[in-house]
Amino acid sequence: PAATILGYPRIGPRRELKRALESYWNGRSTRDDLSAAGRRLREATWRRLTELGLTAPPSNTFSLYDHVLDTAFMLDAVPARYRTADDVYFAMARGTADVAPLPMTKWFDTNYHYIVPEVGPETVFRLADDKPLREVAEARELGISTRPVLLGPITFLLLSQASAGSPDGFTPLHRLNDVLDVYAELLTALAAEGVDWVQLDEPALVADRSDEELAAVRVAYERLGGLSLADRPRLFVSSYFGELGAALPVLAGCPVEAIGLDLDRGHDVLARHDLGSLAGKTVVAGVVPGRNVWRTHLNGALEALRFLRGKVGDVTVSTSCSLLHVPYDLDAETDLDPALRERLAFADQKVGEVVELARLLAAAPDAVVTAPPVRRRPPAPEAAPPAERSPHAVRAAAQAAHLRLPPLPVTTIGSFPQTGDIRAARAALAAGEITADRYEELVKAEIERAVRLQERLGLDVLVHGEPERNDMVQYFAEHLDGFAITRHGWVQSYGSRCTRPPILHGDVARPAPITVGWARYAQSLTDRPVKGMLTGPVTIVAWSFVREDRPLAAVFDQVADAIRAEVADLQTAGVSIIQVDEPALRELLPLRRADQAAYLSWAVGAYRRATSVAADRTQIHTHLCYSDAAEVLTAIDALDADVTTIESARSNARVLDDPAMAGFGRGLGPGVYDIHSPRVPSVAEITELVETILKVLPAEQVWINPDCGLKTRTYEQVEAALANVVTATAGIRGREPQVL
Ligand code: THG
Ligand code: ZN
Repeated sequence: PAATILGYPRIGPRRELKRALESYWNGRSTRDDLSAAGRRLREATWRRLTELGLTAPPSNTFSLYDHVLDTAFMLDAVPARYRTADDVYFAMARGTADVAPLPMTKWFDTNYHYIVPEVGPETVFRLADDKPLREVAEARELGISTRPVLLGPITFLLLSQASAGSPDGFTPLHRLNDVLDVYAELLTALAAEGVDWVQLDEPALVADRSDEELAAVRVAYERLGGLSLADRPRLFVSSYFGELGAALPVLAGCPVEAIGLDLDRGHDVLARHDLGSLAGKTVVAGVVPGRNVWRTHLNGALEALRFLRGKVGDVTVSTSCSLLHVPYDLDAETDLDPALRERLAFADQKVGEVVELARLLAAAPDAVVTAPPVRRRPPAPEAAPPAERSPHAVRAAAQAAHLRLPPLPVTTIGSFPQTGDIRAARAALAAGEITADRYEELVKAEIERAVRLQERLGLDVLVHGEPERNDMVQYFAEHLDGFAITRHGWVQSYGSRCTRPPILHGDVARPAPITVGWARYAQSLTDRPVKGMLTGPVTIVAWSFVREDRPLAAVFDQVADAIRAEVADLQTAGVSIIQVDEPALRELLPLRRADQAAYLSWAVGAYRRATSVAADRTQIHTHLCYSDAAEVLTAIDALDADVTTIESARSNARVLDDPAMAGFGRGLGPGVYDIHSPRVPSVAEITELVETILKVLPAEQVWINPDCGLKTRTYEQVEAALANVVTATAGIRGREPQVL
């Protein structure tokens, strides 16, 4: 077809999947009820896409939890420890009373998380599930032919991790031939089912790939494409989130019928001299961006399409990636400012754009466009160098004199459990059922509860618990100029969890202090220091839909200045410890190494711009999620925060083994309590972990804290776990006074 999309949201326009999943998990409905909810969502999607003008919408883009997990499950890459579970699929996703779930990590540079499959020499691959076939048949019953979407074998294996006990040097990619056997079987079955085209997603090809990996790409697609067209559907290999680089000539040389290019993030592909090598294949041109919510510049897109058609001949119009990363439908947003709405396109509007562009392209005469169209993204201005704080040693002395903390200070990351009551109060406030005064009373009561608990347990640096925040980014966006908040603009983050990314559309400014009142109240309750809690500029930008008519560096600076004003006001209000979190620092890291240094220097620049207003005696903390902190260690160092807390409990503080750690001179709080699990760690476990940490880091640098915020835990779990953290710390302080 002349128009298509690479994928579509699946959580449901009103988060129907979330409700269905939670009800099944809570035992309020059956697996059959859940399947029925899935079927209704798929039917609604195919009907909607057909109505919007797609003749062969994609199928198998639905998932009950995650499409990478679906692929592992389909290939029977199920580690033995899950096989006896009542529900093997959800045991892998969420764990059971007996086994921990598979790890979860970010899907490339998005805010979507996938389940990391485990593949070892022992994995026996077979076609264990026929989900792609079932969906094709299901759509056909509705009179709709679909193009099944599969995660490609290369990306599947590159995203998998070697199972524990795999021999040295083993990587999942070594199992390529066995995986290809199953893909070949599946393709043959799909052809027998009458499927015309299959989409194989290979986003891993837009990152730097070794020669060995590129050779694997060739092996995979010569093998699958080498099947006779009688035995397989036509193959469409899609790439997205960037430009194919060295993988382009490899794919061009393989017997596949179509190749997908991301002309948003990979726009530079149009300047390549080897574009002509794609002639003879269909090029699926991702001109409608799938990662933002702005209307597509149709003239610019059409120019790119015509240029491409002139180079390669056969062009299909598409989205740059799956529409999984944008909300469903702008029409649901009746409260948005009409001037802003004009500029927006959500998933359904983007489908409309693809269809419209295909019509325009068909009507346009053959291209005389000989130079690739340039994109109109404005150039970045020279970033102003961040103002400097005093050297860390000077600050550390001022802070020690001012704060007088005990050795191994115990603190938490910021959030305390979000109770049903506080969520209900926020909903009631939004619905006008309670007054702002009443809401403030309820929040204050919740803050008091958290502060009293921390005092009673004996923590050294307290937090107010953040009961007033729905989400660490949305909350700030709601209080800053330049952002719009949607009503139904939910985007899947993982499984049943969603966020509503704010839309950063104008000049960002802070009209009034945001957190100062709550911080002042919390501090009034206790003599111990209470940390002020802010979200950093990089994370606010990363988790929003950001305007594209300004250089990103300028947007960063505006957001940084808004946070800087908040840091200054907290400091004036007497808050002596201020935490500015950047959990997204790593996620925005460009996929190609060549682009990483420039990004890190900006990201670090924005952070320092936000925090350098802090006086020497004001202690700046930061928190980063995800255990692979080692990857951005130099950037963490460059942030120049006085104290950094990181996730490490699950990995037994292995991040400290990194050689780069040796030069890290500031405060560090490697998490000693894994908050992702309901388990309460024992005093002995925590003691052992702290002792491991003390072998590597001088005691005066060490902070004691959980891995991450406590908002997804219950008060009961948190109280028990923090009591053990304090007891373990007290034991070590008593035992090793000479070290401390
Ligand atoms: N905020 C935003 N993005 C994030 C996180 C965040 N990305 C990474 C990580 N944290 C993802 N984790 C979660 C954890 C919980 C939820 C969402 C993302 C969650 N969401 C509620 C839900 O789906 O029911 C809705 C929350 C709300 O009411 O706004 O629980 O912290 N931006
Ligand atoms: Zn965290």
